Amino acid sequence: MSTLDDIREEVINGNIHGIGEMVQQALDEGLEAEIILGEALIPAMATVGENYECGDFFVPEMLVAARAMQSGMNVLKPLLTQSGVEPLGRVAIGTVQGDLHDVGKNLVAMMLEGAGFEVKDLGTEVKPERFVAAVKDGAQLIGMSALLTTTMPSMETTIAALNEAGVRDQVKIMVGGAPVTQDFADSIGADGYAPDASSAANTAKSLLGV
Ligand code: B1M
Repeated sequence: MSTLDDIREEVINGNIHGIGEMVQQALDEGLEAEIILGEALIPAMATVGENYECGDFFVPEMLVAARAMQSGMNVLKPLLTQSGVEPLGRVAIGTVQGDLHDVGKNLVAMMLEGAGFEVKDLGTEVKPERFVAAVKDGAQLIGMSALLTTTMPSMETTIAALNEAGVRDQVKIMVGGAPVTQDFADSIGADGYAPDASSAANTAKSLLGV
């Protein structure tokens, strides 16, 4: 088995303590951060989802797998992000109200930082008023993530709150997350949709014209 196979398997097993070292080992072997992310960490979470769907996994297994994934991402973060350059723009990102899935949102935040944006991470279960406050605080782009079909409507509620607060015109809105589609984004009046973390960085650039 290759190191990538080992990492995939141990994320699925929820090996929170070993993943950081394994990811470091893969880097030491010369594998690029993007390969470790795209060929081991992300596919592992897809398998975890399939295992949950077919009843082999339950919520605790999903939770430890997400933590293992996050500890792997922590090792990759310095390599995927850059510092010391003038930011391309100011982004505030969060998982919407009622939703605590944060692995994808964290990845998008990391990619945006890597592309040169200043990113304020509002965390999970972010209420509309916190997004409004972020815009008043200078965010030029709001990123909203939702992983549940039941929390997707929070994106629309947040856009309504931005309108009500009179700040909708000051900000671009990008949405994403597994159940979110371009059609949904259009239907709620978002400015952009990105299916994954790397395209999110490109979408953010084009929305802000940078
Ligand atoms: Co949950 N969960 N979960 N879960 N969970 C899903 C989402 C689910 C699809 C599993 C399944 O049934 N197959 C299902 C949703 C079904 C639906 O709504 N149709 C589900 C469910 C049902 C639930 C609970 C309701 C379970 C329960 O309690 N009975 C519960 C809800 C809790 C809540 O939020 N209120 C729940 C809980 C959890 C855990 C806490 C255990 C854990 C999350 C831990 C954490 O995030 N810290 C968890 C996990 C891990 C998952 C799965 C297995 C993995 C999610 C993940 O991390 N994916 C997930 C199944 C799956 O996705 N296959 C599942 C990896 C990540 C890199 O991908 O997040 O899609 P993703 O992000 C991608 C893109 O979507 C995109 O870029 C990312 C990178 O490419 N993207 C954006 C994401 N946000 C973006 C924003 C953008 C642009 C792109 O712009 C701003």
